[in-house]
Amino acid sequence: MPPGQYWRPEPLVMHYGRVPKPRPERWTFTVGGATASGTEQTFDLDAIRGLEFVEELADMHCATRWSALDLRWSGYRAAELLELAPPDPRVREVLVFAEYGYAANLSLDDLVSPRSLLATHLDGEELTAERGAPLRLVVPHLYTWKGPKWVRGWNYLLPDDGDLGFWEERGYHAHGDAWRQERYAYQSEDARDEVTPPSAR
Ligand SMILES: Nc1nc2c(c(=O)[nH]1)N[C@H]1C(S)=C(S)[C@@H](COP(=O)(O)O)O[C@H]1N2
Ligand SMILES: [Mo]
Repeated sequence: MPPGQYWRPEPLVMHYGRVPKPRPERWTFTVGGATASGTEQTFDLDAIRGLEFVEELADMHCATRWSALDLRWSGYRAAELLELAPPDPRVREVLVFAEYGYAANLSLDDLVSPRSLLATHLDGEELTAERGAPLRLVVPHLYTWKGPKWVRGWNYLLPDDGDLGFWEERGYHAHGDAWRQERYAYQSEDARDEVTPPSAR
């Protein structure tokens, strides 16, 4: 268990805002921003389903301090999609975005980690709407706010782009490694003076 977390038998359903209604026919996944080709690429569900289907046993660590262990996710490696629509060589960070404007900053390294999945199934069942159907990002070692449910794509960021995700805009950490307790932006070297700790507001 990462430091500061307590065990929960089941992950709490948690998200900001409403649950989007699944509309698989109209659904697309867009990889944009600083792509290697300079153009944005769009995938439909069939294209995603053409990737290798894999399974990953992973824990969930919510920054509100609960963890749920040994969840069996299945889906597609984010790294595989990244190979189909690669970034410009200068890219180190991505903004992963979802329905209704939710987004999260991730380092490129975290996104392409072999355990990062674009998941369609949890414990052998198709994701329910409230768990993120049809697709959610799962990055096991990061706090789960870095795993958008209802994910619709990502943008590759260049070093000066500075686009922030939903929680990152509200003072949360750019990397969010649960094992290092990277909760708040003020914990990172380069942002030490920029953000006031939430407890001091
Ligand atoms: N689109 C979207 N994805 C999201 C969130 C959200 O508000 N919107 N919340 C995140 C947070 S903080 C957590 S803890 C997990 C919760 O996932 P669960 O509802 O499957 O337990 O979803 C993450 N993904
Ligand atoms: Mo969370």
